[in-house]
Amino acid sequence: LADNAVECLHNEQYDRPYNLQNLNYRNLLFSGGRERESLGGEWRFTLDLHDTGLRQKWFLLQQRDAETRRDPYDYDPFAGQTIPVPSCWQMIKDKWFYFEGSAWYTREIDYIERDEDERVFLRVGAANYDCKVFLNHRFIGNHYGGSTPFCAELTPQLQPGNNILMLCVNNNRTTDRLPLRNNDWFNYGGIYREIDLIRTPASYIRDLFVYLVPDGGYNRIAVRIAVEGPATEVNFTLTELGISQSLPVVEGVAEATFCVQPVLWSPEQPKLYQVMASLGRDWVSDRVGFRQIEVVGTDIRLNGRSLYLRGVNCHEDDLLLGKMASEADIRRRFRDAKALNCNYLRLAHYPHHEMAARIADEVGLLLWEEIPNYWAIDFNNPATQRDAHNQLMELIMRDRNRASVIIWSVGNENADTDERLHFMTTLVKAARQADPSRLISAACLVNHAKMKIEDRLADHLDIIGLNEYYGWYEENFEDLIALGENSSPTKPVVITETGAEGVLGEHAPQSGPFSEHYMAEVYRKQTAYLPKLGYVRGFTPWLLYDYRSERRQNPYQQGFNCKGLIAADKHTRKAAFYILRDFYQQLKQAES
Ligand code: GCB
Repeated sequence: LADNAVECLHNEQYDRPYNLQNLNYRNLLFSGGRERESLGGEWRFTLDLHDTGLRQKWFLLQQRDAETRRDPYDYDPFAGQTIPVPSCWQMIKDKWFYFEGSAWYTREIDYIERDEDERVFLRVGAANYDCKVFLNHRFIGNHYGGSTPFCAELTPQLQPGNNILMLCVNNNRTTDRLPLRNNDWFNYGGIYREIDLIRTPASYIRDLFVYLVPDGGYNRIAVRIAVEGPATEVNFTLTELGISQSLPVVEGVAEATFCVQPVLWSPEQPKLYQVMASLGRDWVSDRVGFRQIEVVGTDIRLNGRSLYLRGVNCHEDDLLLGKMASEADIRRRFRDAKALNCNYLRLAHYPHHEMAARIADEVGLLLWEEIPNYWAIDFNNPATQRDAHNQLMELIMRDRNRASVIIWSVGNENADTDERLHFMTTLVKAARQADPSRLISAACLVNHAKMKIEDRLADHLDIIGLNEYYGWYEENFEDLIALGENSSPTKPVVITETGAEGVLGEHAPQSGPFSEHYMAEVYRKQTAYLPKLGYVRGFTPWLLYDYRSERRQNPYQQGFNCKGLIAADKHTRKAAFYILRDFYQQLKQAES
């Protein structure tokens, strides 16, 4: 075992065993254009509610023949049931529906070396939340964060021929991490995004960041390439704009700016350019759009033009797939958003599948992306802070070449306390440092005591996100008018959430709260009043589809949050859908 593993495996605090996060944003490998060998398919699968596998060190076990073995064993991670990867275990067997705990995934890898100096990395698209990786009976590392990718280098432990890979995934909700124990979406578990092997030479490109310099000139492209291993030069090409250059590497990084005139990316014209970086035998590529997003007073501007964000919220949730996303599902979501006349979506409340931003780049939709810094997390805890920072960095590194992503959100509905202010401003600074080409926001709360849009964090943000539920949780809709009149923010406000439950079906009420009619009324009032507030420059009601949520258990909801404009079947539109669609149609017409 590696030294750090010994320390972790003998950790006596079994409530947080292996409390180590050595697989983090620092070793995330840029994967655009790289050949990936999929490890998807059936894996051996063993539930392990009591973390017996960690105590008994199952990763040290050798595969045994069930017919001949005589020992009184209770578990065998090499035998028995299998599970498809990727998937959420809840969706595979009814009896796993509410399972929260550890589960072991085991499979063999047949490794044939291609090049003598090659390095091999495991890339996991996402595993909810805590994932420990073991190869050939050795602990490789631990990643925390349920919605961002991570990489683990396997080279030193990999052997020609047969190898045993084991992943222990734990979906326990904890108090010291993101998200916290209590939230409003379903706690899916498992390796639910793609898992691959990636090979590189000894020296390789670790990261590639390409963006339009946000100086208002629209004619400078910045490139930053990070490399691993000894290298003095790296090549960058953007053929369509006539760039092909070798760049010097200083302390592992090559940086340059190029004066060019790109066609700017916008929802109306989502122009993408092919870029490529190479270092010896290693190369990566990407399709990148160039655009500028900025805030001027209370205005949001895309490529210098004033913009109203006509949006909608969505979760990753599906009746059959759970939190696992498919391309068809993402494309349907975007088609439904376009049917609403949206130019924008808020991907709440955690990083969605990386395909989402790629498809948004291609079809011309703007995105808000967020980390699960949700409600009252443990702001004073350094482990929580590290976790938030790491998830934010992993998200930014994954998606910062996506023109569609215009806003990084550092959180949702966190009460305005001193601890939270410190915690979140640290995240804001980190996001700005990692990426100068986007706006930073957070979904804030109304200051009910002062009936005002007021939050100390707003001083640090570019856009003030505001969740207000006037007409639903705040039953008196007129209070929204008082709030609007009493507030004069100097930055743009985007209504990040509002809405009401609207239940469909035989048992649905015909009137009053939870009826489709009541929900429509809330939309009617909200869309009639908000355009009167000049500083409100965007709107994302809660939300596109009804979705599973354990905390919604009244007789109408039965395990679902029913604030969707479309039912959980992703087909049946509610009356409010048409109200929002017509509202956005009017805004669109007024703009053109
Ligand atoms: C909120 C939360 C969101 C909930 C929503 C609701 O304010 O941000 O996660 O699902 O309200 O339906 O109550």
